[in-house]
Amino acid sequence: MYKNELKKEAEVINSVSINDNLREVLKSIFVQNLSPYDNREQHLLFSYQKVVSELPPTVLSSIRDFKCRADASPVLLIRNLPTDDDLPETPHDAKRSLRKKSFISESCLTGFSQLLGDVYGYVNEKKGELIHNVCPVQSQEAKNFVSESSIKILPFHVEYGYFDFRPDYLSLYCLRSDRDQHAATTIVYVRDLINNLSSKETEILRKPLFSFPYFEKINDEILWSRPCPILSGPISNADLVLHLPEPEMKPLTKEAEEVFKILKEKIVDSNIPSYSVRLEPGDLLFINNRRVAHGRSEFTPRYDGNDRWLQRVYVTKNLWDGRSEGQEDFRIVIGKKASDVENLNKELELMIEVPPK
Ligand SMILES: O=C(O)CCC(=O)C(=O)O
Ligand SMILES: [Fe+2]
Repeated sequence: MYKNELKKEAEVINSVSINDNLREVLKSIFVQNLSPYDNREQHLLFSYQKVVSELPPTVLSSIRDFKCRADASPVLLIRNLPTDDDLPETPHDAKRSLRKKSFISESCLTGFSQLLGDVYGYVNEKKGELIHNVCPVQSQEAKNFVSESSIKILPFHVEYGYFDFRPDYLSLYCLRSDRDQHAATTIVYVRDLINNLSSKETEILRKPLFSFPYFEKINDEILWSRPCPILSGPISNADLVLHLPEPEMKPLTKEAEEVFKILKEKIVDSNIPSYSVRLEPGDLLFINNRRVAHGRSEFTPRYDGNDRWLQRVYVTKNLWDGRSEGQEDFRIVIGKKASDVENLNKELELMIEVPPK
């Protein structure tokens, strides 16, 4: 699945490298930043302000292009960022490490990510934390769809595809890579999917004939979303929603089932190129969550405190659209499931059906 990855990496994964001098400048600034866990807004303001004032126009312009140009690569890798000295052990439970006393990784992650939009979290993802630790957890190692898995491939998915309000981008900062240098973040680009399908197949993927499983179950039963398309928007620059981890998304008609099968076979047989990047400490990867699906290769964790450790944030271009009744924190959204909207529609229809007196 990941053959020719170096060649492929060059084609789609655009990268910029921070020079050593700037890396040290950023480090000396960010070591002074307050904790994002105790002083969130001050931390965010400081990291944002310093990134804007310190970065050269060349790097800022690559990030701006990544953000708004449809012809730019949908993935951007920023290398050679500063790392924290005295990094504590990789958290064994993927929770925040209380032993981490400096916030250089968090400052890089939040500072650069705010050039794309607003960083935010979900009430029900990692208990509403803004900064997620992505590291292997022993009890989760063989699970199908958790970022804490390791010994099994994490198949292609988009982040929160089943919510009406999903991240426009996700950012991954690498604090520690796995010892074998095996773990790779994988990417499949919507344009490559479309280029490898017939126009008839593409048209079927544009119809609302697919349902998504929600992350949480209700009474042990999978809750399915209302029917959605896999592709939407102009075909030359389409939006993608894909979910291949088990339980994978479900085609709702015979023709949808056939095309979904073809799509999956093409991805697995590598007819549709997939790209991979092995993140190293000090690397920050921006992923456009509308133009690509992502996943991860398998790798072998050791649970000795030196395992792979990423930090992740979600970014939206429009935090306003995420608001909902009962939300307590403007940055931590509730995440409305697509099925809630369907129920609401039903209620409205009922109201309309009541004959006027
Ligand atoms: O571990 C990785 O490289 C990516 C995992 C993932 O899908 C995520 O963090 O959203
Ligand atoms: Fe993911």
